[in-house]
Amino acid sequence: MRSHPPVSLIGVPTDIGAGDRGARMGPEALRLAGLGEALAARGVDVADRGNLAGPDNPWLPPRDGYRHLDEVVAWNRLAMDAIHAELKLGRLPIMLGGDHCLGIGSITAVARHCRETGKNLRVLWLDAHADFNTHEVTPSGNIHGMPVACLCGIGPDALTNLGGSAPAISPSQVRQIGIRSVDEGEKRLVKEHRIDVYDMRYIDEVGMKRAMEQALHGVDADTHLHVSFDVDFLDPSIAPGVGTTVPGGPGYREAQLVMEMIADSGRMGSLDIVELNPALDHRNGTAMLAVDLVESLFGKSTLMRD
Ligand code: EXY
Ligand code: MN
Ligand code: MN
Ligand code: MN
Repeated sequence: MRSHPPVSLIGVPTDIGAGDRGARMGPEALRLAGLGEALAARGVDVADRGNLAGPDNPWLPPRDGYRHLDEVVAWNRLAMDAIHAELKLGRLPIMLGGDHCLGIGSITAVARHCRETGKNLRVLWLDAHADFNTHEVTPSGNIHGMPVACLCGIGPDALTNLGGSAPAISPSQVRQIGIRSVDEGEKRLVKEHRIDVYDMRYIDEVGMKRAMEQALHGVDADTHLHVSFDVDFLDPSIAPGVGTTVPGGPGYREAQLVMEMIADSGRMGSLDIVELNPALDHRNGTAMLAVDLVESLFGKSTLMRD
């Protein structure tokens, strides 16, 4: 069995950037589904740091193209600081979201850590959505549709400059997998900034194995791989417990392959699990599936190859 760095679970219980309420319950649902125990059973040293505490969700309409911008900034600051502290300790942080706006804080922390340690950062963005909207083109004002743009320096200063040096990352560090819902204005931006997108059409045509080989190409011993796992990446038939389902996503076996190939790279240094919405789930099944997939990220299904 491959040895893994010690893991820290950090709950970030908010749906401040989402269009539905409920993702605030994600951390507890993942704990109840046995995330910590499953990793410990694989020999991983796991510490559960509990939940961060940030502002309530005031559930207001957008202002100037953003919903809850101040609260989104506050939650992302908390997430960034907590995640950077764990990285500094040599631990692998797993952020239990919470909605995907929190990817701004977590990846800003990881990018800072990579600058400090001289590692190359590669971000794998597993999602049905490109999350590359701006306040000008967003159809909703929901900031969970904007984190990749913010990380690449496109967005409000309070988010693009969260870590004090904007942009946090360059588009060339991002690989998006599973994409199948991109808004019209967003499409133009994704193309303009040359985001490397492995959308479902591409995956259908070339297969998940080849797509993942390409997405992981160049990952080496000097690479810190950050996995941002939006649970709506998965097909809604197996993962109904998310606010923004889009049909035509990876099924169980394809998703397992993605996780196994990431595990085989041996380079995952941090992970987000976001957008799980227990209020929309059936008997916590989506949380249990997420735990099953995280076990594969930590090498479960590759045992026979060791
Ligand atoms: N593109 C849509 C929007 O910006 O409102 C939907 C975004 C959903 C984002 C989810 C979390 O990945
Ligand atoms: Mn997302
Ligand atoms: Mn650091
Ligand atoms: Mn999504």
